[in-house]
Amino acid sequence: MPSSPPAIVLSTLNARYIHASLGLRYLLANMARHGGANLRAHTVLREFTIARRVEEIVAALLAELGEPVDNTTQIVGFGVYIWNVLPTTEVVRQLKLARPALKIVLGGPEVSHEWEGEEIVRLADYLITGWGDVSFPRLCRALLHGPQPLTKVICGEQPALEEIELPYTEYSADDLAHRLLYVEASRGCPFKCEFCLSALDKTAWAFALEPFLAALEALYQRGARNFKFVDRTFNLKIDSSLTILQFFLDRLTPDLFLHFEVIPDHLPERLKAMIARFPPGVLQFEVGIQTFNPAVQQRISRRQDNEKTCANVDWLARHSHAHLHTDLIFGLPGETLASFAAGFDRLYALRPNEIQLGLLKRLRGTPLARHGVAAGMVYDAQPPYTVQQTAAVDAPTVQRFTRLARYWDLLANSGRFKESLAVLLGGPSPFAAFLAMADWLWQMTDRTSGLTPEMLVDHLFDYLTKVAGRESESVRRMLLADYLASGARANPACLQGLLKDRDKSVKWSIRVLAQRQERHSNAGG
Ligand code: B12
Ligand code: SF4
Repeated sequence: MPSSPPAIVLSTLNARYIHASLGLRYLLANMARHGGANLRAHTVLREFTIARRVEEIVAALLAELGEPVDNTTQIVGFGVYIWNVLPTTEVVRQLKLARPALKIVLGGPEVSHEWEGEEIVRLADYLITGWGDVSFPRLCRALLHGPQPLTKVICGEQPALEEIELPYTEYSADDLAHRLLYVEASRGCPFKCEFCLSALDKTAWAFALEPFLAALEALYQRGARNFKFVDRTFNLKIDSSLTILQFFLDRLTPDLFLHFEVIPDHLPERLKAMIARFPPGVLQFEVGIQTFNPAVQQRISRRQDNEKTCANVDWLARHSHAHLHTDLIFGLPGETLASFAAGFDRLYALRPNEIQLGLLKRLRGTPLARHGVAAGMVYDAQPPYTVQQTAAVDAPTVQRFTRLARYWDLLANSGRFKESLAVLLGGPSPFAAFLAMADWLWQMTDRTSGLTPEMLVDHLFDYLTKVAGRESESVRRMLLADYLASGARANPACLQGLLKDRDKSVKWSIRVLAQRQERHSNAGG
């Protein structure tokens, strides 16, 4: 930290405190190499979260910048993303009102494409589109020492990765102790899925493995155990994937946690063999499926071998301890509720740990825009530009799905209702079963937020017994087992009397209920 006010403040509003900004740490780490020897010493990093009030953020930044000094240039650089563009616009507006001479520089994916009409760009002094690692330090040097830049909008230079300083020493001890550590073994993606910003990349570029592993080792030595790889496709180059996994296998500890995004149809035997060597709790894979509908896949230029995908997800679920977090997108051009349901059922049958149900978003710059009129695509004009209707699904269906997705998070992805959910979804179409329950829950509650775990237990009890016609004692037994396993400690109405003095009676309650259930079923023949 410089003792005098900093010349440059790098700032962003993260989605939550736990997410540290990797992009800004790259900029920081490259200040000396690409801006000049003393530029790093005059730069500070100041992160906020989107939950923080705009006025407080502005006050904190002004305090950081200190009193203005005549003829002294100060720069604030903002990382702008889909989740922070609205509040960041207000921060920039208020900063410029308070300190008109301040130079505001923007960068990040939300201002890198279709930025012409963006209010935040109008308010700012400079915009660097694309990669900022080299261009931001250079712009700062120019603003501080001349020659002054000639244009407001600068196309960020994309140097060879060897020219980029790795950012990992910029993670503080606090970051290591309390936040997810984002790391990047490669940038870009060779695939062209039209809803995704990475579709604009020409290919994927890999960082040299040796320095990257050395940086990971340094983080590890400092106590880091929680690594989240932001690589768009971790299993693209299998040799690199194996080397990185082996690195961690050699450093296994009970608290080690690794997150990777993988493409589902590329899992050669030697990668499988490596994955199988990891114990439970270490690996988490984010597996983007998005859609199983071949016509939709083709329409959005997503190349995916559905057979291989299913075989690989099935293998991972059965033969590895990796936690599988799969993604499906609703609202893709031409996807109907029925075709989505078929895809969901196909995925559910493979038993991944989570199915994340996302609504399509029309990200700035993505080729998806070309489907506008022909596919009847209507998106919210405000970030995150969520789909509102398509020619294949009308607006009420999108809203219906949105509610279902919310309930799915609460009931399925929360992991709180494992036993009960298996019963609820046990029919020929798990999707249809869940949709029916979601419609009912919406009718009963008129809300998708503020539902406590206890309320959910009671609603599920009512649904399973009164609507689905299940026998009440067995439902109560399942819900009790789920409730106790979740560690919740209040008193759902349908479990009254069963949770008293629970620490002593947990085992007893389960046993008694199990016995009751057994008697009941026997009586029923
Ligand atoms: C980590 C991450 C998150 C985290 C949040 C991280 C945080 N800091 O708060 C979480 C998991 C919460 C998240 C959520 C979402 N995310 Co996200 N996420 C990412 C991810 C995987 C990594 C970001 C990263 O660190 N990249 C590596 C760094 C090096 O790249 P970078 O951040 O782009 O930074 C470079 C440049 O942009 C530029 N730059 C950055 N800041 C600045 C500042 C200045 C001044 C300058 C000059 C340059 C500059 O220079 C940097 C170095 O070259 C990216 C995909 C990816 N691999 O990039 C998606 C991505 C950023 N997310 C995306 C999206 C769409 C979402 C969601 C909407 C997804 C959804 N649910 O549907 C949500 C929204 C969350 C919300 N609350 O609303 C899009 C962003 C689109 C956009 N316009 O912002 C991306 C690009 C993925 C994609 N689909 O293409 N996400
Ligand atoms: S969705 Fe995945 S595979 Fe497709 S372009 Fe984006 S990062 Fe690449």
